[in-house]
Amino acid sequence: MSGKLPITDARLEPIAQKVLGNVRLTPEEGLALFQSHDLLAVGWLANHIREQRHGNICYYNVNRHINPTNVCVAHCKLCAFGRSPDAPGAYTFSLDEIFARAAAGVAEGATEFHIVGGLHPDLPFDFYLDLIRGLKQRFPNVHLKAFTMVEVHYYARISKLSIKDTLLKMKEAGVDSLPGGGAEIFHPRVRRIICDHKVSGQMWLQIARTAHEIGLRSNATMLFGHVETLEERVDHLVRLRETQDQTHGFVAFIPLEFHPANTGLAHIQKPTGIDALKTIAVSRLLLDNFDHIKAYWIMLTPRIAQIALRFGANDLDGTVVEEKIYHDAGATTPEHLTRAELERLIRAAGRRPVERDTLYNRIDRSIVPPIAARPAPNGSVLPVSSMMAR
Ligand code: V47
Repeated sequence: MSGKLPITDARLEPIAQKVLGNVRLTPEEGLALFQSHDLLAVGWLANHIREQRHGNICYYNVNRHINPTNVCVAHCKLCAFGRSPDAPGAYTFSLDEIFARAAAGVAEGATEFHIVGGLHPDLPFDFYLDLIRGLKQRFPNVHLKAFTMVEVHYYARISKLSIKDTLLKMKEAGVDSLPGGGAEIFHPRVRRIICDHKVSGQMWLQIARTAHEIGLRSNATMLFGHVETLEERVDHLVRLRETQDQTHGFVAFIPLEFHPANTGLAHIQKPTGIDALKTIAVSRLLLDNFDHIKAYWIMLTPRIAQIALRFGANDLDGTVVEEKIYHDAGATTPEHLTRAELERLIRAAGRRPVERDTLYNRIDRSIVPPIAARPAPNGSVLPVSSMMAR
């Protein structure tokens, strides 16, 4: 123990002083945090920053995942979800099927649809635009967080549009923001092994920058616990931090734990709980310009996600419903948690649950429904029942 700080690893001393002084950490210091076995000290520091920013609050949202198709031409080794068109289990929903799923989500109080899918060889870009228009028309106040940078890149290719024009069309159709998937690990050595046909890390970041430029905010992720080195994790986080310095367009960061079952990397062992907690904590400490770090309970398990709320995370993510990407890769977590269950997990971690919308406006379920739903100004309280009133 050093002074009043709970530190047993002497290498962490100068880093702790910088954290307490709100001084940006270097990549070398990020690496030292990852290499340290003093998990509690790393977690304590991350929790210090988390509480500085968010006090005791832990956010969650009521959302529904919609995966329009699992047919995918990319065949990434890391993925158990994608299928060839004629492979067993391949599916593509019709627009009506998607609207029916969305309606069920709205009936359950969803304020967000999280929409991502495979890179289908035959569906035109117009299919996705019609999907977005149809959802927006039917559920105008549900936030559409749709299509990763990887999908944007593919749609640009098949429709022979620039990235910017593709994003503009998506925005015009009703996309409100972009999820953070497909980032994996930016380093080319890793991408060659786990997702060699996917966009490069540089291109992922360029698409994110373009989205932010045209006013579409996005999330960012990092897939950890496969073939990457700790240096490559740090490199990934620092590139995100640099991009955020330029655009301030990232809303939240989600570290995603790799699930190997049924993937081309099934021989790799799952990351341990210690690795997951440390990765969340180091993300909080290196990403000093990201407000929100999510503990995605679907992949972490509700138990580890709960502990993560004391290791830097300030959000448990959503109720989710029908999660396919992790469950195809062997996740044994439930596919759905209710609001009450999320709130119980949060309270049991000693945090105060606050329901949010996608952009972290607070939602108050107790407010009586006004007749007409109006978009909420940033930071205001949004009466959820107004979203369901139409
Ligand atoms: O892009 C794919 C990852 C991502 C596997 O933005 C795998 O709010 C582990 O991006 N094991 C999709 N991970 C999930 C995602 C996400 C999740 C929650 C919230 C948000 C958000 C985004 O899942 C993919 C890929 O990186 N993935 N296969 C696997 N076998």
